Amino acid sequence: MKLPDRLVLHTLRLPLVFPFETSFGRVESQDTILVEAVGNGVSGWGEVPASAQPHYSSETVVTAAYVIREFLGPMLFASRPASPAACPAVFARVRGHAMAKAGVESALWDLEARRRGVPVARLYGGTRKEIESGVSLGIDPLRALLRRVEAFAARGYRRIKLKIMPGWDLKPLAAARALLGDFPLTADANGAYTAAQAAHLARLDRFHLDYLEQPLGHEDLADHARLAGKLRTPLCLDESIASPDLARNAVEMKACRVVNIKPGRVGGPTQAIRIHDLCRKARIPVWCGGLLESGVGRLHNVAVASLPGFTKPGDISGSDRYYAPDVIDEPVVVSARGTIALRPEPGIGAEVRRDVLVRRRLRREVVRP
Ligand code: OSB
Ligand code: MG
Repeated sequence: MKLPDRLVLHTLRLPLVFPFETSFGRVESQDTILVEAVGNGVSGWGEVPASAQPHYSSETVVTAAYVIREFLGPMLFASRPASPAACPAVFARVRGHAMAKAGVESALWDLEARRRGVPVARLYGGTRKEIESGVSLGIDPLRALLRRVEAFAARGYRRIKLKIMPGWDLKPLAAARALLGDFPLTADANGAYTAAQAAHLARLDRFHLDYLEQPLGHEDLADHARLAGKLRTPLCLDESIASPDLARNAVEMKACRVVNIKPGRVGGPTQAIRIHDLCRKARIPVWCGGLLESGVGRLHNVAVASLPGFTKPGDISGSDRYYAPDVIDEPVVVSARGTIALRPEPGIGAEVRRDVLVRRRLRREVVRP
């Protein structure tokens, strides 16, 4: 692999089509960084799916731009990586900052794929022609939420996930279940409960959720293992799985029966693929989550989700669920059968719209050798 001549960091603020509320707050726009890796006039694109606030993870777009400019960029330009797959090793001396690493690595994969004239999914080892799409719905007044549940199910989405928190769980789940019949339904607490609430969480068993995502805190692996023994509903971990080592430990401890893989959370596509591989060996189904990515990160996620172990519908929805317009020229579209087709074009299979980039940009900085 040939190194890029420079990295350009485009920090954007993208207004959401409708506000998104989770157990840690409500957002009306999403900050993100598009990483442009430029080599011989070709641009490869990656995304740092951080936000303005360090709520879901400790990173923000400001910390990520700092870490890329001061550390990851210089480390990359000082290295001779054979492939973008070497990024986790090149960046190993920087602890944490998974989203910053993911943004740089994914830009390099897109650049490499474009140079070779192949889809990025081919380089990731993807085997599927299409992936199954699910949608994650935030906390909202019940009537508005149920209208959305109905609308997304009617549009073909294969699974619906509701955000829950203490005081907002039994009621929305009962209503959604009544509306949906036996349609696949899941719930995500983003760590809002404690181990002391196990008896309450066992009451969710009646809704026959496909799984319950991250009920307890992100550091509470042993608590999740104990909780798993008290529930019929399988547990899925998201925030807790910050690396392949944590995935291995969680699986070994039986802290979860399902894993949500987010390339942005685990440090990039290579780490995501390692977690996919180890879960597949352990017969743990995985699915691809998201962090409100724009089209750039969304298309990388689609490519990662085309690997064979991604056997459950994930959170990869169409561009129109979050953004109008998206920053890519061909938005991600979910078919009437609830699927997203892999793209045959080189790289991620779309171009970034410079008009949207300029209109939504907060900052632009260039990182050179
Ligand atoms: O926990 O999966 C999560 C969005 C932001 C932060 C955390 C989460 C989410 C989602 C939506 O659930 C995922 C998406 O549609 O991109
Ligand atoms: Mg989650």
